[in-house]
Amino acid sequence: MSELLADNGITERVVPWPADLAHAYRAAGCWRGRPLGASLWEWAARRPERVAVVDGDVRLTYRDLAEHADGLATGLAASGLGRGDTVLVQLPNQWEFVVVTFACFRLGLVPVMMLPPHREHELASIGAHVGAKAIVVPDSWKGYDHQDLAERVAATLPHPVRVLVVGDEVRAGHVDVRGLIKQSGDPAARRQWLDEHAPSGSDVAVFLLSGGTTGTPKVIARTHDDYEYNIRRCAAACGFGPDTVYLAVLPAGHNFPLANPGILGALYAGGRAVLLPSPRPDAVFEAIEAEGVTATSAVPAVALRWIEAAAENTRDLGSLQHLHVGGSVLAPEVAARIGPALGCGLQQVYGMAEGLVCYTAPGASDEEAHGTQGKPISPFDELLLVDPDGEPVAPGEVGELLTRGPYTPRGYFGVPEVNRQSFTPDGWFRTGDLVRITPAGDLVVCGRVKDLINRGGEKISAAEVELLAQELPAVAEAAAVPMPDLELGERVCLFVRLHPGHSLTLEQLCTALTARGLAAFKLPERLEVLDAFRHTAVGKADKKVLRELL
Ligand code: OOB
Repeated sequence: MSELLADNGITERVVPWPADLAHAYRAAGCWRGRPLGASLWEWAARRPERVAVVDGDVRLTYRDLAEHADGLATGLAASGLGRGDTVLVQLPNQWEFVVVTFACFRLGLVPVMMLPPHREHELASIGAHVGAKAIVVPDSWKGYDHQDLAERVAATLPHPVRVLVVGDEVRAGHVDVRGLIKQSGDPAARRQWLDEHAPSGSDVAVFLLSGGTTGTPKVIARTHDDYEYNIRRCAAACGFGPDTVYLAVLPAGHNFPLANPGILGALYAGGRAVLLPSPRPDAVFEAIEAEGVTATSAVPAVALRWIEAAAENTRDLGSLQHLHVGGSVLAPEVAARIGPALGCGLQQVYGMAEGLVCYTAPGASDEEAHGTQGKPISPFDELLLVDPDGEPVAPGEVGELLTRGPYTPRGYFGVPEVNRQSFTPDGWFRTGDLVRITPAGDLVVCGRVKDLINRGGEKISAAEVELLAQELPAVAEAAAVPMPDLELGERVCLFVRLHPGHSLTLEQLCTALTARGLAAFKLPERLEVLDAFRHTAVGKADKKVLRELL
């Protein structure tokens, strides 16, 4: 087996916490100095025969999960992948997602959590940014050939990239992930070898993607220490325990279903994670009944679909204790319908891949649960609300939320120039969210100052869409603006100014953006052609005027 390099150079592109704070977080017991792969074996030692992961007919016990992860990790190591190498992971919600994630944790490989709808644009730009050595994809998904996509992406990267495939139709030259998971050999010897070569708690465990406001999504490096703390505190905030059965229906690579408390929180607590690849109400209700699901999470648009479908529901949803709703604004009227329709409690979640997570308490009053986004999960979370000049606002006033803490990293990965804007010199992360804090200490999200579109919880960077649109020969200038929408909250409207003599329809625009590899959920759903744009003092399109036009 090849000797592993120290970290393949990623550490120098990660912004660390200041040494004195890191020391304080360790001393306070936030950071435990253990990699998440070792945690899995700890959990497995406590309850080896209990079911940990359910996907359709597949039921993995804690021991199965740990041994599968070790099998895959050693297979990946034998193929030359090692600590600090990065792997684009693009899998739907299926059991192999969990095994791949833990195999990476065991070996110190860093999974980059892509989403199934991502295409060449996202995979190639992020793959180049992190120097990805491998791509994990399903053979095909929703009729789309992901092996082909992975090959096209690999061809754009300057170094060799292994294509790892989950599925029955693994093409020649690609690696069969299930084959590696089930390889023979002595599990105890594998375990010992991996223990000896384990990453440390301060190493990067996972790369999450930021909702982002830049041309390509930003990458957030979460360490084993900080992510484990995040999982532990979220599990506590949601009362997760050994009886928890968590249903993951949102895309598992998103921080919310992955770790807030999500799949990893359920496993941390000794419970069970049930994976379902779609939030369709009938499938969700069936899974709740069949598996005795106690908690699940949804973005408001999905929660609304479930509420509306509940009238026709014949399944027994009695096991469901709590629904976690977050990712975008939940209207209080919708919040009030959740209990009566689904027979469960509501916990609102305000969180971000960059760190900070807030919950309303499981037993909160209606006023709090329906009208606020709750309190931070850690007493070490620092919050500061500032006005546009960066000055603190008076108590109770609305301001932009800045935050720091033991699981909120101090910068994005490898982009010092972006970091100078997204973080203050003393390390506060500018969330771009406008927030007020109630006298009881609960956050209420009131709006945002960042330039993105929140389409039912999916964040779309305005700049990303604009830059691609401006590559089209017809387009002289483009501005993407959120268009209010009853179902999804917001959709993308693109305003354009065309070059003289050109025309452009919405269909032509979408065809061209799709050809450039943009994920379908980012496509504009309305196009407005203007003769001229109003500009701000710094020469940018004045989006306030455009939003008013809508
Ligand atoms: C979650 O994470 P991201 O990284 O996709 O997006 C973060 C942004 C926040 O900055 C905020 O603008 C918005 O999503 N957001 C909310 C919200 N929760 C998130 N806006 C209003 N109300 C809420 N409850 O979306 C995420 C990560 C972990 C847990 C939950 C959500």
